[in-house]
Amino acid sequence: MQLSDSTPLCAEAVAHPNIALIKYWGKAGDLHTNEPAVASLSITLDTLQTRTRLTFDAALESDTLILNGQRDERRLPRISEALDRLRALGNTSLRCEVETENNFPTGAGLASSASGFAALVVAGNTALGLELSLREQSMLARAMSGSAARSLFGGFARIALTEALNPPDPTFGSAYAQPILEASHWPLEVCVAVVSDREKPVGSTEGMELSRHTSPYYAPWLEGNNRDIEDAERHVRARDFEALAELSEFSCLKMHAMAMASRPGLLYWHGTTVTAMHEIRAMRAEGIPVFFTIDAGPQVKAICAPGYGDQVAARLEGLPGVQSILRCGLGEGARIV
Ligand code: 2P0
Repeated sequence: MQLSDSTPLCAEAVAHPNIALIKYWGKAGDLHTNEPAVASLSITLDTLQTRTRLTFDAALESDTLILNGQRDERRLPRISEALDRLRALGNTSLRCEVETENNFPTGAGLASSASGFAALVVAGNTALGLELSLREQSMLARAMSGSAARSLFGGFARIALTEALNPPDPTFGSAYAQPILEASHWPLEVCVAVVSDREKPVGSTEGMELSRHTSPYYAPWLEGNNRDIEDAERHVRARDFEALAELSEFSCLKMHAMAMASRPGLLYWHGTTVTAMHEIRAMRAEGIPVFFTIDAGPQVKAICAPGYGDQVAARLEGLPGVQSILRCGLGEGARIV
């Protein structure tokens, strides 16, 4: 692919974070290919979003990153590496200005890397005129950040390893996400109890590698994954809330138990995280259809059946230590704006 006079060189995209109900934690192979060792299934959110504008320009001497209006040198190397993947496909060495805004805390276990890299790929695809298929964009996003592959799609999406390319594509690798069902199939509501907006102490990539190499529970974690993913997809298709609640909490707790048993142990929870988990279980025992899930950070995501968000938000808001509640429904995939 060569750039032409009609290549826009500039594009803006929006993408939303996603929350995995069957969790991804662990890599297969080397870090450069970033292939997941487990399949995962997620919901894409609506109100939280990353908006990213890319401008490739011959006048730039180096890449620049402006995150929420401030130049960000710390995150720049990882962004430049992602831009290199786009530049290789566009056969160009043009440097790029990346202006990106998150309307939620960055790097705090709210999947900002999922929405961030999904938006970067979609904007880059248009800016450099790459004409990649959605599957190729998903694979490219996966190489940048595993969970970003899923944010290409709205509603319910999954990365199924049984469908990964074998042998791997020399450019894109193996694993990609696919949409399962649209948001309208089952418009679940999500209340995110924000416990801390500080950045997590150990990033996901580092944490996953630590678990892979040191956790005694890593092998059983991998073993149970196929069954979890098949069961979860069945429960989603059947809109079986109770079964999905039990299975998602199982996947979340299993991931954290395995991560906690790494050396040194990964402890993403705060006291308030546990308080919120108990409150969610108490609500479910009272008949309110809600379950929890937690990622690589202390925030608690309460997933509610349609119509129950207000009630759940009010209960979580009143807990000591909960800073705020972010309300979301299920949203669309990444797109040019
Ligand atoms: C997930 N997480 O499935 C899991 C659950 C966190 C806990 O995907 O190393 O930031 O960039 O591929 O995508 C976070 O992982 O990791 C994540 P990298 P990413 O949502």
